[in-house]
Amino acid sequence: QIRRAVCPGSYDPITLGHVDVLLRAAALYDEVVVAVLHNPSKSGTFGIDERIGFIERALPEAVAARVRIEAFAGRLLVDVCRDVGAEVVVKGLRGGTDYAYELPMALMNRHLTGVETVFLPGAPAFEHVSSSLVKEVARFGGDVSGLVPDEVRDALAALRSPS
Ligand code: COD
Repeated sequence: QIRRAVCPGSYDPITLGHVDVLLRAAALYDEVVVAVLHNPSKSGTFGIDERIGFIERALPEAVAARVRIEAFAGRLLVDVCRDVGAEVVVKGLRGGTDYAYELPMALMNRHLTGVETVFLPGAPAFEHVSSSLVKEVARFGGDVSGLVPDEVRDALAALRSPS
């Protein structure tokens, strides 16, 4: 039986912290579904197609064959898991604050359908990296090289100074 994991997030935009978690999830499970969850009433910084494109191009070819990227709007994570046939959610943890935020969601999801959440310790090199912090740094002209894929860095720079 195929073991499938869901890696949910906003991915607005994908960071190298996300990439690290996706690659490690792909090493543990047969298939990984990257679920780009978005709120239909909020537009976000990047559009859904753009976010998906950034994720696609951030993954090495060897791994991409076992990774599916799908967008979901206004859905519970547990319903997404059921729809794609995944028995586990994989999430990276950046530290105690992430854990405090993630634990009730993991327990709630298990309560709802029995889906388990597996936490991977985030790579120390990316512990300070989040989409929102990277966006803020880039917005004011800071260098986010090495924290996001180069393409994302350039897209963030273009938001600042549209040509
Ligand atoms: N290192 C390690 N892990 C990281 C890093 C990093 N540097 N950066 C991000 N991550 C991991 C985190 O585990 C995070 O959970 C995940 O990547 C996604 O991060 P984001 O910022 O893209 O996504 P969020 O936090 O905005 O996404 C939250 C969800 C969309 C997953 C959540 O809100 C959700 O499940 N929503 C669906 C609705 C639902 O079911 N609600 C009830 C929940 S009980």
